[in-house]
Amino acid sequence: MTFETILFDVSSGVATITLNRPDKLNAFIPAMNHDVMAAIRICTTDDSIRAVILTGAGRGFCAGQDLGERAAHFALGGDPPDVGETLDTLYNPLVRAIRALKKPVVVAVNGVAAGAGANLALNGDIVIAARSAKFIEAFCKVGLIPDVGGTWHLPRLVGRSRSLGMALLGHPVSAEQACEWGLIWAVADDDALITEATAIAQQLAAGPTKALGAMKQAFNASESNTLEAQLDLERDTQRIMGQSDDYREGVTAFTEKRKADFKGR
Ligand code: LHQ
Repeated sequence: MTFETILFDVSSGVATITLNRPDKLNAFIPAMNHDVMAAIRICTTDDSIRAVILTGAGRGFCAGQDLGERAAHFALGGDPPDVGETLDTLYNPLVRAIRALKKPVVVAVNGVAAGAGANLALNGDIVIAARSAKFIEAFCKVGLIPDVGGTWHLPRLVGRSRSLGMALLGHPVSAEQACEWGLIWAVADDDALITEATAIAQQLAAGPTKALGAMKQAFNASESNTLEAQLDLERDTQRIMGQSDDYREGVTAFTEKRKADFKGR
């Protein structure tokens, strides 16, 4: 399948989605929302895909919403757009789809991630950033609040003071600072980013996919569950995982002192 605004490639069980408007630092136009959504749909339904990488082409990861489109609209004297509807129809479905995808998503932040682009990245399950990348909660510069899950992820990842500082001031946070704070998983040298992200994704793609997907769901549920509810969920999920081919293979491989050959079943 070919797309207008992204590149989509599948290799060795890993699908790579590359935002591809490099001259605009991969800022989102509606076609890009639709393309990413379509790619995630493929990742959801194609059993041969067992891990996903999301990254950007060129020197930026994603500069958020395309402000050129909005500026043109205002310049023509247009009424204020319904940004809520934009979120409802174009961005929130993406957040939900990434969270619900029962396969791990590795986000390789290759350069600046600003506004909706920064918060899109934080929806990843493993976020690894190039040393030169930075995260900018740029919303305060355009009179909006952090969206695309930002007000939910940021305080959970780095606490109230750091997240409010990022949102209120809009200062760039370097990849190293983001990693030190726990906003992201790791930092890689710029020229090693894709190699390292691919190695992580390949490890995940060779893993017990059912269990990895169930882990995501369990961690999602834990955000609002009590310990009691979570213990029940762990019991119920483990009961299902215990029936999987991959559990049998993992246990057998351990006793046979060999590497497990998981099939994702
Ligand atoms: C851009 C953009 C951009 C268009 C760089 N649009 N062209 C809102 C509405 C609806 C729902 C969803 O959520 C949102 C939330 C948002 O995302 S609001 C926040 C939108 N993003 C921003 O405010 C960030 C705007 N960009 C910047 O502040 C800078 O470009 C950063 C700090 C990201 C990078 O700075 P530089 O490295 O100095 O690059 P640059 O500014 O020179 O940009 C390179 C090109 O990319 C340039 O184009 P040009 O034709 O002049 O070479 C920029 O105009 C274009 N670009 N961001 N969001």
